[in-house]
Amino acid sequence: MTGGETPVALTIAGSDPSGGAGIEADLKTFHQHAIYGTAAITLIAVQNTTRVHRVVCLEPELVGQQIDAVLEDIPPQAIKTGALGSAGIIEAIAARKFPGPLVVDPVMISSRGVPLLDSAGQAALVAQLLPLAALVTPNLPEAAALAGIDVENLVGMQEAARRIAQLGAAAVLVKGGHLASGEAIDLLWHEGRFTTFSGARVATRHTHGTGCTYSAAITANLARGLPLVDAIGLAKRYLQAAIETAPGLGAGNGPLNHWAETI
Ligand code: PXL
Repeated sequence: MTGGETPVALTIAGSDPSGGAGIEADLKTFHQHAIYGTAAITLIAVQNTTRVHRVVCLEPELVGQQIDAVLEDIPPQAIKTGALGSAGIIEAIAARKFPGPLVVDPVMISSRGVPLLDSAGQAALVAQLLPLAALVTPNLPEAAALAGIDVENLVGMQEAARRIAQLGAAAVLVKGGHLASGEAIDLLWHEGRFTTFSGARVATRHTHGTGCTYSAAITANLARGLPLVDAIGLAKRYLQAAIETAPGLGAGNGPLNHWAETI
C-alpha cells in the first residue's frame, strides 16, 4: 500500500502499561486490522493484571494539543474515545472537529472497579460527546448509568438504547457481556431499527480490555469504509476469537489475544 491508501484511525484514551486495555489495546487492534494507528493519551493508569495503583489525568490542553498534532498532519478516517478521566478533557475533545466517524466507548469504571471518569465527567460526556458520536458502545452498567434505568435483560437493553440515542448519539450498541446468563448478545439501535449480534459466552477470567478491543475493532472497520452493521459484526467475531485464544498472561484478569484473525 502507498501512504495515501493506508487507512488511519485515532484513539483518544488512557494508557494501560500492562498492555491489555486502553491505548495499548487500541493500537494493537488497529494494527491487526491493517490500520495505521495514532493515539492521544488522556490519562495514565498505573496497573497490571492484578491491580490498579494510581490513575493520573493529563491536562486537558495537553490532550487537545495531541489531537491537533495528529489531525493537522495524518487525518484519520475514524476516531474512538476510551477512558477520558475528567470533564475538562471531554471539553477539549468536543472542541475539535473530526474528519471521520467518532466511536465513543463510555468507559466509566475499569474492569477492576476503579473509576476512570468522575460524575462531572459523566455529565460532560452526555452533554458534549454523545451528540458528536456516530456510535456509543456502553456495557450494561454504563447503559444503566447513561439511560437512568436498570438494565438487566434484552428488554432493558432496548429501552436503554432508545434513551441513549435520544441524548444525541447516531447509533447505540448496548453490549450484553454482563448479562446474567445465556449468549453474550449485543444490541444495536440504528436508523430506527434493532440489530442483534450474538456470541457464545466464554468462561474465562481473561477479559481485561474487552470493551477497548471491541470498540477499536469497530473503529478500524469504519476506517476501512465498512458500513456500521458490518463493522460491528466483524468486530464481534474478532473479539470472540481474541477472548477464546487469550494468551493467559499475568496473575489476574489477563489480556485478550490481539493477534486473533480479523477475517
Ligand atoms: O477497560 C476499560 C479501560 C479503559 N482504559 C484504560 C483501562 C481500562 C481498564 O482497566 O485501564 C486505560
